[in-house]
Amino acid sequence: MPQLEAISVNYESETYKDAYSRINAIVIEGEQEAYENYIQLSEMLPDHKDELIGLSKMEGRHKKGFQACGRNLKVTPDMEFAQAFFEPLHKNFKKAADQGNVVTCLLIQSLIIECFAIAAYNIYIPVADPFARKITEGVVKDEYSHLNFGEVWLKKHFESSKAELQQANRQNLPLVWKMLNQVEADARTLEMEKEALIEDFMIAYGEALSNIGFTTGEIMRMSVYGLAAA
Ligand code: PL3
Ligand code: FE2
Ligand code: FE2
Repeated sequence: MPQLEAISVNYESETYKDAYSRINAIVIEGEQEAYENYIQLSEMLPDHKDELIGLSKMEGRHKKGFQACGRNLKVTPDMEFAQAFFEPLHKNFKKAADQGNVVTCLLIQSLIIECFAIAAYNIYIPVADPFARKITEGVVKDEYSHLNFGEVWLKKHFESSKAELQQANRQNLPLVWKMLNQVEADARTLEMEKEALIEDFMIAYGEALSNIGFTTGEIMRMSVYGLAAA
């Protein structure tokens, strides 16, 4: 349990910086795409336009914060790697947006991506360098409010959204496991364990589905479907 030990990570080692160049890029790219996704959502949900533009601006600030974390460690983020990392999820979001499937867009951005971010940031905070820790602590608080936006909207429209949510879950959850596998070795270099990331992700995602209105049985099934197609 790294949180309880005094952790000594050499943030200046080449090994650490090499892994950080990819993880930092993933986070920067994730925040950039979140910024774009909330602008897209603001056009699909005109009743929530101002709120969604507000969330989008927060994502822009998150991106700047993580860029500062990379600069602080003198690391150049590998943005090409990060764009490829997000591509499958990005494509699915774009396709859903083009077809006007707002429920799928909300599942991808406000549930899956936000839960992924919440899990990653919570696991990162105890092992981060002091500068990045401060930034990440501020960011993760915001991510809970983004997750909440999706939960509240989907709860309100639960009956009409349920089938689309289940289908979108089946198409997108497997991508999360692929992404985790790609980042496993680098995350470990940063003292972040894949098992802990999975656990925190599933807790946050399962809680979100429960808040929206799914039963425990449905949540179990949705979690397993996600694993199956990966
Ligand atoms: C939405 O607000 C933000 C989207 C960012 C997604 C980040 C996912 C990160 C997964 C990589 C695991 C290591 C994270 C390290 C934390 C700095
Ligand atoms: Fe964010
Ligand atoms: Fe967010």
